Amino acid sequence: MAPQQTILLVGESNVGKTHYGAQFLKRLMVKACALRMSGAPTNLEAFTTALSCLTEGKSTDHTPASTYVESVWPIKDEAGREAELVWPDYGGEQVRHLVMQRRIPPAWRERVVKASDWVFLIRLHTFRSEDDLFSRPLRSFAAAESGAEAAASELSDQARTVELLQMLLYLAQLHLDQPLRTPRLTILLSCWDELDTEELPADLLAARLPMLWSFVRSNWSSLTVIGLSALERPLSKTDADQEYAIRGPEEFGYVVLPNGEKSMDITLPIYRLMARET
Ligand SMILES: Nc1nc2c(ncn2[C@@H]2O[C@H](COP(=O)(O)OP(=O)(O)O)[C@@H](O)[C@H]2O)c(=O)[nH]1
Ligand SMILES: [Mg+2]
Repeated sequence: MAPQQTILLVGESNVGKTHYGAQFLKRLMVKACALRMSGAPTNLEAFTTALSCLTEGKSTDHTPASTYVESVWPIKDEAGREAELVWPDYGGEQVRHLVMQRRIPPAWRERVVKASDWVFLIRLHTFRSEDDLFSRPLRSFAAAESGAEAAASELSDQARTVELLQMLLYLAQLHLDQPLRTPRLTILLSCWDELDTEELPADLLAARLPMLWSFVRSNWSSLTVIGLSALERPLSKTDADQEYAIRGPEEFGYVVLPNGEKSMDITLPIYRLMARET
């Protein structure tokens, strides 16, 4: 039976996709969540490697795929609803290049077209916010215009993120004359622990990335913003976190739901999509 839903997890390099996947996988394995695996997942290597590091209390090295690789997980909730979770890995910094060069692997294009839900990971902590229209005099943009190359590399992190969404919309041949119902959009603010905030996820996004916020708000009728800390705290690649090693990685990590409620079940963003609770 074809799954009712295909959920695509997208994000630039270094936002925490692999560690989220590893923690998600562990939750499924120990059944500490509302979901379970309903078949054989493909291409788990990156996640199982990360998971074995986490079991020792370490984070894993970033090992970008050199080509497009995707891991597909068939999952089910307790009501029997099925979905397919798709983790595309486009190799290192490739997503940035995708935006700059507008070149998309055909396999990814197909995924984008078919997905019912997009889950977009953004790591606010690594965003440079200083160099966009909201904070820089217009004249500096005029100066950058003088060389096309320079202008391209001057895109702010925020602008590049909007551009990436625009590109996905273009690929999926979606038109923005009306706010979109499908695909639904979930924004996961990853590495939430780094932000050290008590704000609601959507309020924080609106305050920190106003241009992205107005773009997604005006173009999606179903938009959810959730905070995600897959690891709960930073881990080193070399020095093991003893507590992690003793208690197990499944004891760490949380999500901050749209209403500010905190939960240890990091699979909830996906569960909510399957239950159509948005
Ligand atoms: N503090 C903190 N760091 C995290 C978290 N999740 C991932 N990281 C770190 O972020 C970096 C990038 O993570 P990774 O999963 O490789 O990102 P990917 O390139 O999107 O797959 C790694 O150094 C992780 O240790 C988190 O929830 N909190
Ligand atoms: Mg990765």
